Amino acid sequence: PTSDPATAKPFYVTTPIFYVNAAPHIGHLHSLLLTDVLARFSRLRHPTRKVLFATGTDEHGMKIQQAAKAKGIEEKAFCDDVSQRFRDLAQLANASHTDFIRTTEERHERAVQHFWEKLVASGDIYKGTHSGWYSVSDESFYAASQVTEREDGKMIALETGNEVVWEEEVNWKFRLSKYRGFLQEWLSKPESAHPNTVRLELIRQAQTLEDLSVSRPKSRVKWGITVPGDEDQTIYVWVDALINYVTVTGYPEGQEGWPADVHVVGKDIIKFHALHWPALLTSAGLEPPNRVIAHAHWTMGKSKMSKSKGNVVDPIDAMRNWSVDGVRWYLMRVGGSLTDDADYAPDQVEVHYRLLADQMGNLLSRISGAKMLKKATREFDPSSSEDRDVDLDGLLAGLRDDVESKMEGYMVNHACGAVLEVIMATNKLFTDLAPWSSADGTKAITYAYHSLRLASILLQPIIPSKAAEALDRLGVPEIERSWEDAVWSTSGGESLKTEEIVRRLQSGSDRWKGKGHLF
Ligand code: ME8
Repeated sequence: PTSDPATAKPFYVTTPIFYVNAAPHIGHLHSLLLTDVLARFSRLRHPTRKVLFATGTDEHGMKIQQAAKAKGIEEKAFCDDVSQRFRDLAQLANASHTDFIRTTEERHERAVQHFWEKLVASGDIYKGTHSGWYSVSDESFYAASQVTEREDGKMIALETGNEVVWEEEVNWKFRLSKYRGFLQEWLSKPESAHPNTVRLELIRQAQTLEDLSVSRPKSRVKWGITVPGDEDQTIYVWVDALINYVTVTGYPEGQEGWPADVHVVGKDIIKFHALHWPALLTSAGLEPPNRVIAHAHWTMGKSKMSKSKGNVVDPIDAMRNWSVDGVRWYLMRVGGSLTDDADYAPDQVEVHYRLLADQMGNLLSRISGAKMLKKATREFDPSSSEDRDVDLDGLLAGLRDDVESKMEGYMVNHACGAVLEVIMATNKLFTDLAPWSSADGTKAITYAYHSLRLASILLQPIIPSKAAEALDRLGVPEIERSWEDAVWSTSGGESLKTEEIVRRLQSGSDRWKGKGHLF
């Protein structure tokens, strides 16, 4: 990579690939949107740098085998159906992904088998045993922490209540323990894993990593990719799934975009991405990812969303109810933090979006009417203390860089907040100036115009459709919507003539005549 975006390798971001054992829920949409925001931010920030943005579905393994069986259909048909729902979700949510990978695709099977052979060639694969509490009816192993003793002395799985027995099976193992030192070193780089508290915890965990069981007997798990050279074993679904990130790059023939710049994941699966994955990659002769970021979870009624509790939110319903950008705004504004879980409350989607709508929509309609525009008759004078508002000047002058540093620190919620704050402050100034009851409205209109223009440019990654509409209504030409354009300062630099602001606002409102307000 070089510092020149035009010649740098593509910016490569990924979402977790979603299990098709259950329908999409709001948490999946959250991961997808956070990744989309980063992809859109990169395009805006570095227009000449190519972006690779991969999402997709994780389709192998015991859970899917069981889910298909429960429905009485073939695994592939089951996967086709649910995978399509995730694809539809991504499209509806206005995600800007460049690839949608399914682990049942032929390109992926080839990549996984090649990758496996590299692990073997490194001497990191050996035959071992896997033991644990096994439930025949759940067809699954449980850790000691997931089982308990029933009154009759029998052991049961906490999750299902089904009986478990201690079992041992032969499978292939990966020498993960060999990579303890490597992982500690990789994790010592502050950018490797976010948030920082998670990174420090991972460093601790790296010290005691044991070897990893990486295959399952086919007699138990048949729905998966066969271990090269061992017809009796299926590759463990997590190893299979992680490799999707290199399949997308064209591996093994090519590796476009590798190493990934950001793997976005939920905090539940950070271990796989920041401990197992960098070790597997190194063993296979590939570079570790540049960054793994783990976001917090959405809860509902303060408890973890889960199907059994019946508190799962359907993201498609949510977008139908509150609009795509409404849900995008809510998820990013309220849940766009890496560190704190957020509680999903359907009525709050509307409350938060209303606030943005009222503030931006109101400010725009305040300056779009013909009557108000007639009051913009003179040039704004930055050297006059009458025309300048020191507080708002400060906010506006720092806004773009503030948003940029928040986005770069993955504090998308704070980036949203910073934009909203400026719009609110501008509305307040507008009210204080009360241009409707004065002959001249130049100052109020100038501040409102630039404030809205900056906000709309900066919100493009978050609410792409509304931001584009706002910029249209403001008459901002397509070529003036870049990150560089999101500046306005009363203390220097070129500014638009009042006449031009009026012309733009007029053409914007003419184009949108009869179409109602912005929100
Ligand atoms: O784990 N709040 O897939 P998955 C926020 N296939 N995000 C949530 C969430 C919640 N309540 N619940 C889930 C898998 N997520 C594997 C990944 S990657 C090689 C394989 C998000 O369908 C979060 O990102 O269970 C979590 O990591 C992901 O959905 C898990 O989706």
